[in-house]
Amino acid sequence: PNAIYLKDYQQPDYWIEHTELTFELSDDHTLVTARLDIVRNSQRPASGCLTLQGQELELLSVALDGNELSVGEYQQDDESLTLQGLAERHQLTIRNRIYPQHNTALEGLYQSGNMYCTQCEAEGFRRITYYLDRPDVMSVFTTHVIADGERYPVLLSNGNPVAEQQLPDGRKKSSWHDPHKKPAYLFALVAGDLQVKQDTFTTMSGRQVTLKIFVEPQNIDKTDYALDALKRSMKWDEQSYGREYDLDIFMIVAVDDFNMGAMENKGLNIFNSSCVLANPATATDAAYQRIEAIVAHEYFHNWSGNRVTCRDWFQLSLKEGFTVFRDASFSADMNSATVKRIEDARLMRTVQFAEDAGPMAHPVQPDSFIEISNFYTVTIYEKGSEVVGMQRKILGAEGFRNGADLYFDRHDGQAVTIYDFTKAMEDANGVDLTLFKRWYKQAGTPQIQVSSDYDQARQQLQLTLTQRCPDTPGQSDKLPMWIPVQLGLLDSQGQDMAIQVEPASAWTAASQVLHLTEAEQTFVFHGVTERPVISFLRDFSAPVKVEFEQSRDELLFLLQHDSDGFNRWDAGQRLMLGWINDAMAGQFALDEAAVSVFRALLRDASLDPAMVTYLLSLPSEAYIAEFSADIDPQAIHQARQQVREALAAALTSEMAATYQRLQSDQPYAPQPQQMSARALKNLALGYWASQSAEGLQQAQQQFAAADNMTDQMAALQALIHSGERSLAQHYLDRFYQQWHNDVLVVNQWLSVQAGSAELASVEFVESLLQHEAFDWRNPNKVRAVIGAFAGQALCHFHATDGQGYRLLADAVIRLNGSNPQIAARLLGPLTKWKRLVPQYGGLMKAELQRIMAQPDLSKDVYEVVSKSLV
Ligand code: BAL
Ligand code: ZN
Repeated sequence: PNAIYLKDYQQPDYWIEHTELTFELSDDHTLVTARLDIVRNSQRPASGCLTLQGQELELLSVALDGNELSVGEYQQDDESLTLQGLAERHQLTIRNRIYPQHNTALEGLYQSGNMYCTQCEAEGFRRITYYLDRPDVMSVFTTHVIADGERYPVLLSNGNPVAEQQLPDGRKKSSWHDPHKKPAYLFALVAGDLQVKQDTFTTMSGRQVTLKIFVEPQNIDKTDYALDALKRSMKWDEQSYGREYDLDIFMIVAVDDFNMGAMENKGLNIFNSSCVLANPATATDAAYQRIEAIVAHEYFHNWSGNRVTCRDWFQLSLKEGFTVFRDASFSADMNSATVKRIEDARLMRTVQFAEDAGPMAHPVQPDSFIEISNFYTVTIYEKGSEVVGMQRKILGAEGFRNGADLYFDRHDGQAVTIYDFTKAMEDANGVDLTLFKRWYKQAGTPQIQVSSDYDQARQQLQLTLTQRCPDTPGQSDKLPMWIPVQLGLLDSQGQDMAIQVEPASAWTAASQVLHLTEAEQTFVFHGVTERPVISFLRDFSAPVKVEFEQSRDELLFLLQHDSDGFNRWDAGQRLMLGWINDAMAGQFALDEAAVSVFRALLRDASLDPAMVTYLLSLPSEAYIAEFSADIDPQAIHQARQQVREALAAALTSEMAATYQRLQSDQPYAPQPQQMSARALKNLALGYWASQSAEGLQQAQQQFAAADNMTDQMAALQALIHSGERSLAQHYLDRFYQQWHNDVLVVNQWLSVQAGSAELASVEFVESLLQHEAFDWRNPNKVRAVIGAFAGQALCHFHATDGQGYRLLADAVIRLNGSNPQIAARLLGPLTKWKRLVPQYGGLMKAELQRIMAQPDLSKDVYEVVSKSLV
């Protein structure tokens, strides 16, 4: 397979002004008729040549301005259809057949259960008909969907409904028109026997929009929360960005078989059912929060992605990074901003930093790819969001909003680049972001080294910062980045000191931000009346690693006193990482000073319980691994267990008391304050149940009495983690009996087992793969078992005999033919082989080589494996 390069980008020779599609759905096949009004692109030489992309299509006919062409008048191969000698304008009509019922890749038009649905991003539309399947070709779409009216009473597409007809042969025809021009990746179609929950939203200019969520009948009681989250998102985007919705109707459809979380098709979002359906009995608080974030994310795409879209797929982060930033700000406003920041930083540090340090490392704006599906990554999404967030830190809230307004107004209806975004930020604020733009082009995680020198006599603190960014595939000798470093200085009472710094130009007083722009810079703080404790990189103000020696006393002090919630948490994590390192060196002892601070945190009822939950949570094994030079997964697991055990033993009575204090008889609501209290209550239960029979008893009681999935699942997890194997099995069986008819709950049941250190031996995971509840065709189930095993049950995945790696490689080989996107995505854990101590790395590499030797590797799998073996 060949790579595609950003430097080769050229506009197409023709545009498609209008696209009229007719779908005739039948059990045997689907007939697609595409009528395309094409017009020559005046910016390009008059080649008269048009090459349309198409894959797995059965071409029936091609007509130009109503005249059917004979076979010799066009060229066709496996991936394209070419016409030559074209004039300025034509109407091109193409008829082709497709087979959605055999589509297991879940790209293009496919069947999920009893319904039809589509997934066209990034390049799925070419599996529907021949087309200029590229995001810079934006067209006005009219769509007709024809199907058996009894089995498929609901027929949907983008835009507004314009006609509905009963055909004489018993079929039904629905027509839709989307007045906003869009690229093909935003096209969608749904057909099914679906029920609908609906509501309305009145926009800021007073227009009434109909909101509809379509689901399979058994799920109609799981739509309220998403509908509410949608209305809150619509309101928030008006208030925060001045962006109003632009069609008469906004629809969401839930489907069970879906590669992604959800898709922002214009006016017709299609969601993985796990990211939209919830009721208290079946969805955890975490699921509710995920639903809120994803509903918002897809809705926000209506402006950041649909109205203003990407010129080419190298610009993917233009819409994804910005939209993740927007949904993160929304979630921060709806819940706790500090907790949201902690969650985002954890994801960056565990998953994105790992990607940036591995063979698939790529810049936020990549230079090349083989298969674009492999670039829907944490780098494009989350690092892309961090890069937008840093611009907000640099420009301030108002300057950033002005830049966003200019961007949307200037580029509405256009397909643009990442640099059009930064240009709008520059123009709206009169700043030069040339240096900053290196964040888009340089891969890898910058590392900042901090050294400080305090001079009591002069009341001066000198802070010297150096930055360097490691080499990544294809990139070495990186240039310094513009890194906004937010910081504070704490006095001995734990209060923030006033700051005067030189060079003053590098300091933004209101936001406490230093601007590090060179390889090494020294900042001098004046009027520092006592030796301060430095709170560095507050709010995780840049996605960087920090090397800064601070004593355990200083960390404990920050954990107690820092006014920046993020850094309170970070100090605690650094402290715990220190303990875990001590444990790995056989030198761990829990000191009483730390225990008393943790006790005090648990007793402090003035703190947000969700925040306390994070302060008391040990870093995950994946997080610890990212802070290790050579990763030894078994040593990490043992050391973390030892620290957890010691902490649980020291805090048992506080945990029991905290649990009792947070018991509530209020009816369940997925509401921030309640969620926060439940999080801490259930953390306490986990620690308590691991230490005492009483705690274990309480977990069983909670399991039986719970009226909501958050409490029931937390109790089940506490029972699993207690290590009482037969007790855990008893409750796992009960759980399955209770929920075997609910697909989404069963997936949680699979995942909690496959991801657990206590249960998930290779043999056990193999038994889950044989279970009646498992199905290789469903991506959610594959993620629930294989994904959870390789991503969370690290002590089993890294079994010393290599059987965990073998299990994963077998899954990849199996899925390579049926669903290449999912196959490639599962590979992630194996790609890290060079970071592990050789005993593991060698076995991982051998599995990658075994995959590489398979015949008929998909582009998706080939790209990840071949890059990993370089
Ligand atoms: N555009 C793919 C799904 C999402 O990021 O919203
Ligand atoms: Zn997105």
